[in-house]
Amino acid sequence: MAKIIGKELANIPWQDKPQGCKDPIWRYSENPIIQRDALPKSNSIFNSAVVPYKGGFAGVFRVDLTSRLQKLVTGFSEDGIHWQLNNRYFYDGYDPRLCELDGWFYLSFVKKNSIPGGTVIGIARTKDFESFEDLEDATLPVSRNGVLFPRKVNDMYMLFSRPCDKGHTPYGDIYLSQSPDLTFWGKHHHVISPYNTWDGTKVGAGPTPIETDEGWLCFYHGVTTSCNGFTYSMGAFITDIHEPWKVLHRADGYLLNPRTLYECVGDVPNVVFPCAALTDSKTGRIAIYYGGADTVVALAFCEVNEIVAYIKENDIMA
Ligand code: BMA
Repeated sequence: MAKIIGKELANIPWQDKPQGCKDPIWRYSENPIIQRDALPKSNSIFNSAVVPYKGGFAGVFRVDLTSRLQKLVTGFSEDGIHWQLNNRYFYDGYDPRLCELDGWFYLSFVKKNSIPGGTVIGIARTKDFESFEDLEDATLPVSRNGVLFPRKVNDMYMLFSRPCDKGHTPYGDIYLSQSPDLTFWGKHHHVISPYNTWDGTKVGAGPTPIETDEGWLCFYHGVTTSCNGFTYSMGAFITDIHEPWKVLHRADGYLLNPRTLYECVGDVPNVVFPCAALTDSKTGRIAIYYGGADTVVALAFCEVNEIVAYIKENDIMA
């Protein structure tokens, strides 16, 4: 029985697996949980991050405005499903991830700043989701999908990232970098590359890795290229706890791919893009937040023992 190593979260958003569903991950029946026009000038609200906060939940949300500028906003929720978003844009950037670490909430995101070379991974931290303290950028340009680990490993902070180009990159591998102080990053390691057709174009890290007694459970997005463009799906791998760049198991196929209307139709069709996961160590429940078609926020569920068993039974590393 695989177990989550972490805090209990009695009020994790949850819905039991529908009868007859054979998949290890299932969608929330009321998806999408955030519609594209939830804010006055939002064109779309999607790839977003949430964490438990003060008995409820807080989040940082990607909002593309009607001007199509890409911004981040904060939001709060009592149940993790119904959200009040602030109509105040505090960062230029996109695809945020959140991680509770050392008594802070750390935000990592794709920072669109004036660096001529392109985007970098920005890092900021907050205790109250009101004021954010900027840290040094974690990468050189061009990089996306920066994801911090929720604790130090071997006394080092760990960060996944995905070097890429300035455009709609037609390649991409996940790398891990280490830092003693969240300022100087080094000791870089390759983690995974594209492999099967479903993730054969590029891959990028997803939610904050989940610590389990079988290793770090990592959901990621994988991209395939068809005659109709890119299709983004979600897969998973498990790494060694002490050397998280060493992949122990990796599922051969996707775990969630664009099938519903809100995943197949939107500003960018056929996109499932996971950026956050809540976990309850007591029950093993996992709630995954993902963007649908670059337009809305959706929710899916799985259970740690079942998902770890599934990855091991369908393992390209075996
Ligand atoms: C990636 C990122 C994501 C987006 C995806 C699909 O390159 O920009 O924000 O969801 O493309 O358009």
